[in-house]
Amino acid sequence: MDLPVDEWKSYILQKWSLLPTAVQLTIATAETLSDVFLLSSSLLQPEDEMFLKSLSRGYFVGKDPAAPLFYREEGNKKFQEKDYTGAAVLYSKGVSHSRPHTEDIALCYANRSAALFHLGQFEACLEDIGRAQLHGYPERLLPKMLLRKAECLVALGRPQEASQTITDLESNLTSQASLALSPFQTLQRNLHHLKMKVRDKEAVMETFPAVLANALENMDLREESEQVSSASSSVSLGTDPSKGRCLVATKDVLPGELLVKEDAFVSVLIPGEVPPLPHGLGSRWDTRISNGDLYCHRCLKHTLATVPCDGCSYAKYCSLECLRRAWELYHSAECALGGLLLTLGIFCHVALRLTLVARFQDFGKVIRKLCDEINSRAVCVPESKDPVKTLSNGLGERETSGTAVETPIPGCGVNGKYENNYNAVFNLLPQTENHSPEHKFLCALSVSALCKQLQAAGFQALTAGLKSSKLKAAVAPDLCPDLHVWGVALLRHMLQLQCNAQAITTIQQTGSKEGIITSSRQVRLATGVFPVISLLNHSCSPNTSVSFVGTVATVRASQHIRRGQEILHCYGPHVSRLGIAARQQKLKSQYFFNCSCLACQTEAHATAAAPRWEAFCCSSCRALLQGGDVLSCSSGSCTEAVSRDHLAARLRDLQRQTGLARELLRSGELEKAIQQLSGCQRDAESFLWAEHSVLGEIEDDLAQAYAALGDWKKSAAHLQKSLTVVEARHGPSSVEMGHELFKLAQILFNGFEVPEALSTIQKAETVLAVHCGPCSDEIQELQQMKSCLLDLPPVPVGPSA
Ligand SMILES: *[C@@H]1O[C@H](CO)[C@@H](O)[C@H](O)[C@H]1NC(C)=O
Ligand SMILES: *[C@@H]1O[C@H](CO)[C@@H](O)[C@H](O)[C@H]1NC(C)=O
Ligand SMILES: *[C@@H]1O[C@H](CO)[C@@H](O)[C@H](O)[C@H]1NC(C)=O
Ligand SMILES: CC(=O)N[C@H]1CO[C@H](CO)[C@@H](O)[C@@H]1O
Ligand SMILES: CC(=O)N[C@H]1CO[C@H](CO)[C@@H](O)[C@@H]1O
Ligand SMILES: [Zn+2]
Ligand SMILES: [Zn+2]
Ligand SMILES: [Zn+2]
Ligand SMILES: [Zn+2]
Repeated sequence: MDLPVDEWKSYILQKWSLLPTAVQLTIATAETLSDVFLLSSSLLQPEDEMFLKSLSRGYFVGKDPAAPLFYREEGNKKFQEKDYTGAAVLYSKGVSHSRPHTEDIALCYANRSAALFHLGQFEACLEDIGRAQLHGYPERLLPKMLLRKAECLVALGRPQEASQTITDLESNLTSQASLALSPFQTLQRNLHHLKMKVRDKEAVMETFPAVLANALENMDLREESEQVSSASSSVSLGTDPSKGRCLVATKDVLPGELLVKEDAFVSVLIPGEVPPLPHGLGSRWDTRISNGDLYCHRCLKHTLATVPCDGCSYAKYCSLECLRRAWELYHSAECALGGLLLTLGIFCHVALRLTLVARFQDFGKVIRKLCDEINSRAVCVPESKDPVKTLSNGLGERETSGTAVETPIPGCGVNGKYENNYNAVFNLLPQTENHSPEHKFLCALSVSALCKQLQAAGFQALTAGLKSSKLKAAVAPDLCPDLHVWGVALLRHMLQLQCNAQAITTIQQTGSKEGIITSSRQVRLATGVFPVISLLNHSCSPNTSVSFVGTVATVRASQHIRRGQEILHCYGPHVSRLGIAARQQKLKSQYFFNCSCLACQTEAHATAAAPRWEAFCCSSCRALLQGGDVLSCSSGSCTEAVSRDHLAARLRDLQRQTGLARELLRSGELEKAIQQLSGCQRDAESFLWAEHSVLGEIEDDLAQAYAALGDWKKSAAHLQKSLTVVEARHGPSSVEMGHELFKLAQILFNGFEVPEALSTIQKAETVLAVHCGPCSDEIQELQQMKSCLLDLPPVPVGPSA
C-alpha cells in the first residue's frame, strides 16, 4: 500500500541482486540523493518500463462507456432490496464512468437522487436532481423527477420552492399525460399539510443549536504560537542537540487542551484493499465498495453523492469546489497517471503531490537550491555530506558578502517562524544514510519511471520558469534537466515519508443491524504530511492524543503536561498494545531509533513478566500464575504448576469456541450464541487472569447478544465487566475506554437507567472529547442522549411525511 506493489518490488530487488558488486557499492556509498538518483535511473531499461506499464494496466482508471448501464442495473437491484446505500454507491460508480453531458450521466444522477431520497439525505438528493438536469436529463422522464424534487423541498420545509416545482410539474403534465395522478395528489396533500405547520417548526429550530453549542467550544486554537503556525501559544519549538527539533510546553497544560490544529500540507486517499482485477479474465467492473467510493479524494469528507473527475473514473469529490481545487493543484497532472500511481504506491503518490502543490509555493526557490547543490558537487568537493544542511543553510536567503547566514532552525522561514509550508516539508529528515541501498534503489527507479511518464505526458511545463541553465548538461544523460531535479526532490520525499507520513484515520461505526449498540473501529483513510505534527517526538506512552476531521488533525493533551516538558505522541507501537521488544523492534526498523521513552525505561527494568492482559490464573486458587516454560502459582501455600504449552493450547481452543459463538451472533441466532458464550466464559474464568483481554472480549460479546435481545440489564452487567478489563489494559482515560463507555451509555440509555446513563455519558464525554475532539459524531450522539434524558426539547429531525 505505502510502497509499490509486490510484483514491482520483487522485480527491482531481483534486478538489484544481479547488479555487479561494484555498481551496488557505488550506489550504496553515493554521497548525495542526486547521485543515487542519477546512478539508479541510468540503469532503468525500456523493458523495465514495459513491465511496470503492464502492471499499471491492472488498475483500470479510465472511463468505460459500457459501465454506466451495468452499474445502473446493479444499483437498481440493490434498490429493490432496499439497500439504498449500496444502490447509491453503485450509481456513483456509473456516474464516474460517464462522460459529462450524456444521457448516461443524467440517468445515473437521477437514479442516485432516488436512493438518497430514501436515505433521508434531501439536500444531496436535490443536488443530484440539479446535476441530472444540468447534464441533459430527458424531458420524457422529467415529471417523475420533479415529483421527487417537490417531495424533497416539502421534507426540507421549503414550501415556496415546492409550490414552484409543483407548478412546473403541472405544466409538464399537461404536455404529456403519461404520469399516474395518485402520487401527485398525495404530494399536494403533503404540501398543504406542510404549509399549516411551517410556522411552529421555525420556532423549534431556533432552540436547536443551543444544545450543541458547548460542543463547539474549544474547537479552535485560542491563541496561536508566534513561533510555530497551527500550534497554540502553550507550545514552543525546542532544539535539543540530542533530540533535534521537538515541541515543548511553555506553560502547564491540562488534559483536553488543544495544542496543535493543522491541516495536512497534502494528503492522498488510500483507495482501500481492493486488489487489481486480473487482466483478461473476469468482469472488469467491480461492484465492491471501498473507501475510494465513500470519501472525497480532496477533503476526505464522507459522502454518498460524489462528483467524478471528467477525465478518469478514479478521482471523486464531495463537491464541484473540491473537484476544481484538486484539478488546479494536482489532479490535472495526476489524472493521466492513475494506474501507474496505484502501482507505485501511496508514498510515491504523496511525493508527487508534494512537488505539484509546491509549484504554488516556494518550490522554485528550493529547486534552485537543489540545482546549486548538484552543480557544486560536480565542480568542487562538497564540504558537507548532508544535503539537508547545505540546503537549509541557504534557505534563509540572506546572503551577506557571498556567504549564507545560517538560519537558526531548519524549516523555519526568514522571519524565524516554522510554518505549514513546502520549506518545512522539504526540511523533514530523509534519513538517507539509514535506508538500505536496495530500498533507495527501488525508490529511485520508481521515481525515475514516474518522471519518464510525466515527461511523456508533456509536463515540461511543470518546472517552467526555473533557471535550468544552471545545470550542467552532463548531469542528466537521458532526462531533461528539469525532470532530473524533479526526480531528486521526489526521491527525497519518498525517503522522508517512511518516518514522517501520518496516517489519517476515521472512526467507522460497525453496528449490528438488530442490536442498537454500535461498536466503532479506527480505519486508516489517507496518508498525509503534517510538518508541524512531524516535530513531535515519540513516546510509547504519550501525553497527547491525535484525532482527525477530514484532513485536519488535532493534537490534545491527554495528561497534565508541565511547563518545560516535551510534548510527545505515539508513532504507532503503543505500550498497551505491544510488548517492549516488539515496540523497540518496530521503532528501530521503521524510524531508526532506539526508544528510551519512560515506558520503555521502566519496562526494561521490570522483570520480563507477561502483561496482565495475557496472564493466566491458578485453577485451584485463582491466584496469578508466574514463570517461564512452567508456570507456578504465586500464592505461597499452593503448589500448582502448569506448562505454558498446555495453557497456550487451552487458550487456542477457547478462541476457536468464541469464534463459533461470534458466527452465531452475526447470523442472529442469539439464544444459541449466548449459550455458547456462557460456556466460553466459564472456561475462560477457570484459567485466565481476570484482566485477560480474551475474557473481556467474551463479556463484550455477551453484552452485544443481550442488547440485541433487548435485555438491557444483563447487557449492562456484562459490559461493566468488559469495561474493567479495558481499563486495566488501556487506562481509564484511553480512547479504548472512551469507546467502551460510549457503548455502556447506549445500553443504559436504551434501558432507561437514567442516573447511571447520565453519569456514564458524562464520563464518556470527558474521555472522548480528548481523543476524538468535542465535535465528533460520538460526542454529538452522547449530547443527544443526554438532552433526551433530561427532557430537553427534542432535536427536530425534519418534518417527516
Ligand atoms: C433508474 O432510472 C431508470 C430510467 O429512468 C428507471 O427506469 C428506474 O426505475 C430507476 N431506478 C430507480 C431505483 O429509481
Ligand atoms: C417542465 O419543467 C421544467 C422545469 O423544471 C421546465 O423548464 C420545462 O419547460 C417544463 N416543460 C414543459 C413542457 O412544460
Ligand atoms: C541502538 O542500540 C544498538 C544496541 O544497543 C546499537 O548498536 C545501535 O547503534 C543503536 N542505534 C541507534 C540509532 O542509536
Ligand atoms: C523523530 C525524532 O525526532 N526522533 C527523535 C526522538 O528523540 C530521540 C532521542 O531521545 C532521537 O534519537 C530521535 O531521533
Ligand atoms: C504520564 C506520562 O508519561 N507523562 C509524560 C508526558 O511526557 C513527559 C515528557 O516530556 C514526561 O515527563 C511525562 O511523564
Ligand atoms: Zn471535498
Ligand atoms: Zn482524473
Ligand atoms: Zn518507548
Ligand atoms: Zn494456586
